[in-house]
Amino acid sequence: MSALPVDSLKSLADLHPKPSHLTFQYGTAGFRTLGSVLDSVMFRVGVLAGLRSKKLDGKTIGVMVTASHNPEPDNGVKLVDPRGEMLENAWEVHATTLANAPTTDAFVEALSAFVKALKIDLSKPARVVYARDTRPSGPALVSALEDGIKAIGAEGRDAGVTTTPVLHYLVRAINTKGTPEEYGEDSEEGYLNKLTAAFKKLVAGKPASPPLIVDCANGVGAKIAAKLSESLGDTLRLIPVNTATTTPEALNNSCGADYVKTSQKLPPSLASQLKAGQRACSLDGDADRLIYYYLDDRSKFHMLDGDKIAALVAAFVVDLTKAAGLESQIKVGIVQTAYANGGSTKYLSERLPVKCVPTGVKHLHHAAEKYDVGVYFEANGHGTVLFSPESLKTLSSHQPSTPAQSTALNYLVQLTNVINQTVGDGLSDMLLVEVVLAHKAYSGEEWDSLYVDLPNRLVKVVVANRNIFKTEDAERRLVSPPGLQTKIDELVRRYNGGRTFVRPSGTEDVVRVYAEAIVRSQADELAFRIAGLVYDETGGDPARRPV
Ligand code: G16
Repeated sequence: MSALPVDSLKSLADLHPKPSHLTFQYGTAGFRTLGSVLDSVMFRVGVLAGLRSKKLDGKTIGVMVTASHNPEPDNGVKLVDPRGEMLENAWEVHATTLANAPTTDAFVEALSAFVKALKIDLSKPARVVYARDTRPSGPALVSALEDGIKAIGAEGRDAGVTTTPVLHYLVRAINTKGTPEEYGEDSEEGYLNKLTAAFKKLVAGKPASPPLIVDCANGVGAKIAAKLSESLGDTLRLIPVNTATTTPEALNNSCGADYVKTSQKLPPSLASQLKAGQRACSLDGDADRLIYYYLDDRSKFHMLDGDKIAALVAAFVVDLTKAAGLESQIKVGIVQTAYANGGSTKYLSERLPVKCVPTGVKHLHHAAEKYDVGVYFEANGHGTVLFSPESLKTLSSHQPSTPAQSTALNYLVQLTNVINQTVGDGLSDMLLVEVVLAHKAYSGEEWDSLYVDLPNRLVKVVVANRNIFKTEDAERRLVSPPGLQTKIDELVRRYNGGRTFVRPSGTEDVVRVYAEAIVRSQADELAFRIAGLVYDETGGDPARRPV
């Protein structure tokens, strides 16, 4: 057990002082706020990543610098655990504590206490791999992160500008190298090769699908989509749009998955390009979300969100397990959040086990791990499919008894390769959707007709203090502020098929209100009335009251 390198820590920490007026919190997707105030957080996350690696015997820890769907001035940082999954819950609390130590001395003191309490052996090696998205604040923040990595004596590997899912992939690929669970070659090329090779095998012999428009949200997804497009060649023609990664303020602005999902509209930039019946999809700022859509013959917009992706993909996996003769050994389950459309929950729960968990990929991921095959998608398009280690073993040892079983088995095996099982991945999910559409010979319209979405509305409310909002029952009910849920219940009762919930965002300084009802006008009215109620009950600037 060597000691903390106090001198190097102090001298480097002094270069990254904490702003005295701010309190930071490791939220739904790590620390996320204005990029201009995150310098000290980045430094401290660098130190923490090194310590996490030491605690896990030198396994490589990932750090992603991104604010994903948020506006361009925001930035953020999250830690990735050795198998490519989100940081363990307990460490989120440690991250928050360390980020808020007011001075260098207090930080080093908190670190010593932390190392002692967690019995971290400082003589162990430490390795950290990090990447960033295209935000202008990224380079300076990465340099603060590198100071932190250096201060704790960890070895850093810069993965450059890439997507969040690539970083998650790299972490698992590095940590499984040379083991029986080897996940793939630990490079962006390795990732692209793995996905492309599996996709090509999965669609071999199927008629080529018409070209697909990919809205890259003017973010880092543009870079990987361009490379993917090249390696897919004619197998699937991609048309990347909104690829202006260096145009100021273009990121996530009137484009991208969050814009489409929240406004339930086509990005204006696609209006002249998208033809009736053509498929298009949107990624978000770091390409970990995916939303599909199409225009019908009357140019009406139809959205195919995370719920629709889950329904499509789950049915396909179930069909394949049946066709492979593995129906009784590999059971499929679904994980959703409160945002899942009532229409989807009804449709899916009539067919498969469905579990509802709080927002945040980490919650969905852990719940999905409990199934043989866990299909998890947030309605916002963030999700993936997990094959349990036992299912993977079953797939590799199963002896098919007919050629049809053998074909289905091979498809299942290739699905495990085309899917990024470390985290939600917009581009990998896009390939997965394209595989299913090709196999089923579905158009967007046929996919859409699996079930009918209930009209719904999502509204953001800026309140004086979102931290007073506390929820229970997978965020479907408020326990604080006291009395507010009773008033919400009274209001929602007046709406036919009404369902609503209120929760504080973990990535933006707002409270979110979701409402659905049988009729569109009622869903909108319910959402805005609840938003007004929330606002009035918790105080705030009358000029910002939701209308
Ligand atoms: C992040 C999380 C998602 C979550 C979303 C919104 O997405 O990874 O799981 O649904 O934030 O969270 P909230 O409603 O708490 O703000 P992303 O794509 O921004 O990383």
